[in-house]
Amino acid sequence: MDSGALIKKYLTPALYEILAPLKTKTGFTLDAAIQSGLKNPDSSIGIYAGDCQSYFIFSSILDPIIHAYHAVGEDFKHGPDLTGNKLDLVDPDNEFILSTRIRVARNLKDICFPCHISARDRRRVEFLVSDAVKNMPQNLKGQYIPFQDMPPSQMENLLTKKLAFPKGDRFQDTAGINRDFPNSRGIFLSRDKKFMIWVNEEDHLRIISLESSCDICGVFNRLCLGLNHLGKKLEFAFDKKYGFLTSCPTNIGTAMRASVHIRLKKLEKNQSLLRSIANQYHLQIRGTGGEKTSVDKGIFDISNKRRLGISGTRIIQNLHAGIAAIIQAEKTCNSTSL
Ligand code: ADP
Ligand code: DAR
Repeated sequence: MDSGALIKKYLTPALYEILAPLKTKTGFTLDAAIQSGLKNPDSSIGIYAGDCQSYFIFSSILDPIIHAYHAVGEDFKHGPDLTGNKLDLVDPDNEFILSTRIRVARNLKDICFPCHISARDRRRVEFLVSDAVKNMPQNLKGQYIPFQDMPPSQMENLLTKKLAFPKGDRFQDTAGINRDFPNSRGIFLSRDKKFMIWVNEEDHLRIISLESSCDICGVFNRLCLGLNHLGKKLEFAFDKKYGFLTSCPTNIGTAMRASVHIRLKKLEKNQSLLRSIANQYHLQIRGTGGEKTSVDKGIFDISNKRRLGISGTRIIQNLHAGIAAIIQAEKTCNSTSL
């Protein structure tokens, strides 16, 4: 495999020989785990977990990847749970930030993850989640919208409004995550459209709080409200060391990505400065359309990179501090400097 993927760096031929014959109790193998990386040499990671036990049976390849991605030591341990936050508005005049979105990934305990799940279990996930959202807290009440049997025009309309999720990209496709799409996929949407749950995307649940503002705290506190309710109704795949277990090792721990869409007209022309500030605060820069997309009209998706060994509250505080530094640089940098 000729790629910069972390799997290429850490999966030596000798380690492959040791791990290749192994299977988890659901029959998941190393070959299945690395299909995406083998077929997409431009992968950044190149491996997905098929179930909880993958993190233990294949720990000798997953742990080094986890240490490298999350910048944690050998003795890493999941941080404390998400709790509420109080921070001032980082862009009170909404001069730069267009919107804030905070999501966590969750998988249901004892059910294979999306790259290895059976059609029957995918239906079971949809049933359990659609039942759990029937009595959401007052501010988060809404409805579950199944994608299966939905007219293509309605699906297109929801996708345009970003109120649905499309079939996974080529990395997810080659991992097996797109099998039977759109069957047993759907979205829970609150009445105010500020809280949603993607069902059976890259993980069983993507729980999302978002709004067109810079109120990182308000978005975070809404997420915590929804998550606390769901945590009482559903049992999530969790381990005290790895935290919440997910399809991709980049998402374990809090499994949280807190992002802002921020317009940076000057730093768009000085991206080395933007990258250096982002690195200082362990922030990741994505394109306007999310992962592996380009920047459109100077609108960047900037979010935390680390999700493991750090609390949700710390993630929000680091994002807040990093965005404040980026806004300061946007205000003061010379737009002609490259
Ligand atoms: P993830 O689910 O891991 O966050 P992506 O990076 O693909 O995956 O983002 C998912 C979707 O959410 C994309 O359409 C992206 O444009 C959108 N998105 C991410 N952050 C924001 C934000 N702060 N405001 C609005 N949309 C966002
Ligand atoms: N395509 C994989 C995923 C990397 C992280 N993003 C996720 N999990 N959506 C890769 O190895 O590039």
